[in-house]
Amino acid sequence: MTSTDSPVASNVESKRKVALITGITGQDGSYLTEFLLAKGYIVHGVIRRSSSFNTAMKLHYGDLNDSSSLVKIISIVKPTEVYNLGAMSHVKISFDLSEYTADVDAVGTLRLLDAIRICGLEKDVRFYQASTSELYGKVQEIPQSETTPFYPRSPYAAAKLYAYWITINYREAYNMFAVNGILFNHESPRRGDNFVTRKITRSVAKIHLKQQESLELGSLDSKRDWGHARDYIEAMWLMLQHDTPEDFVIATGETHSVREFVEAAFQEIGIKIIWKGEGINEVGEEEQTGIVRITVNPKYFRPTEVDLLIGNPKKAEEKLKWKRKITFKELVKEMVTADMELMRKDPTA
Ligand code: NDP
Ligand code: GDR
Repeated sequence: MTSTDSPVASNVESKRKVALITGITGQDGSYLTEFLLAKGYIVHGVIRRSSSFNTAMKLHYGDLNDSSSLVKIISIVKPTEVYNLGAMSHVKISFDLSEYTADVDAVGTLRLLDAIRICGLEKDVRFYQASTSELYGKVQEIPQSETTPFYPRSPYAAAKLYAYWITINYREAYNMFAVNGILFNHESPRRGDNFVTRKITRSVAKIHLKQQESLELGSLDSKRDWGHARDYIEAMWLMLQHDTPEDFVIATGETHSVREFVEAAFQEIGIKIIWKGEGINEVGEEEQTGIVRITVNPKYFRPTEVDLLIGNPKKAEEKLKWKRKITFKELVKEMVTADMELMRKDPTA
């Protein structure tokens, strides 16, 4: 790992593009890093603690809560592209950590934009803000596009709404190349294990290997537009290569319920789930033996839920020539297969 103490090669000398990524240790940060390194970028990341990460990138201790760390990092790195992926990103947890979420996700974005300005780099940097389909919240329109009104339904979404607008405000006020990618849910084997897709695929793997017998979930009827993170990070990059700074929805245009995700994941191990009961009495069982039990536990419900998300990626398809490549079925298969391998190697994982 290279820390801020190490000399950083002059970007002017090297003529290479230099990316700075907050949230580099997260799902998207890891895929984006690999993608940019393969394109010849020099990649720098902000980390909050020690990490045994890929040494091809340069890591700096910093925090979106801490302005001076951001100013210091930007002044040293002199990035040409900044990807602000850092966030308290769990919607349910944001109800418990509401003030903290606002500080990191909303004010953190402001701190980063200001750090770029304080360093006098606002004309040189292209800035990507990780906006989210959670902004749409309570359904106003189907499918959701760049012009659909927002209606946030969690402290996380409300914080991200501030970040969305401050990004636009800095673009208009200071002529910055600053854009919002309004990304719908995207998953992968690297997804955090307290998000529903990964929780399901981990459980499917453990149930298959007889390390676990049942699975508890919250709302089975929530519908999400689930894509693959690998496809979505390419869209982030494309937005920063576009001639003009604009905001884009990135989605598949398909929606599936949590229940359908469960069925698809169990199908990968040859199990057909039959649903019985309703609401909190709902139970899923293995068709033949009834051995696998999936139950609803209200502890996973959110005080306010987002029932239906389905995005319209037409603008990105037309202007960025972006198209998702990985289907829902392929995504589920890849996640179940990866978790199976992981659990075989280490049943305690
Ligand atoms: P993850 O939860 O996997 O990663 C979040 C990252 O943010 C981690 O690297 C984490 O670091 C970092 N982070 C958390 N708090 C701070 C802080 N105070 N200062 C600096 N960094 C911090 O998220 P994803 O990769 O899934 O998502 C990336 C971004 O995109 C997030 O902003 C998320 O809200 C947004 N988004 C995600 C979508 C998705 O479906 N995945 C859809 C739409 C938007 P650490 O390892 O130290 O905890
Ligand atoms: P989401 O993702 O809230 O859409 O936010 P999550 O996977 O947490 O929830 C999706 C839906 O599944 C329901 N659900 C459960 N969720 C979790 N986590 N655990 C469960 O046991 C469970 N059972 C049912 C939820 O209620 C919800 O309806 C993700 C994050 O990555 C955000 O950062 C990002 O902005 C949005 O996607 C787009």
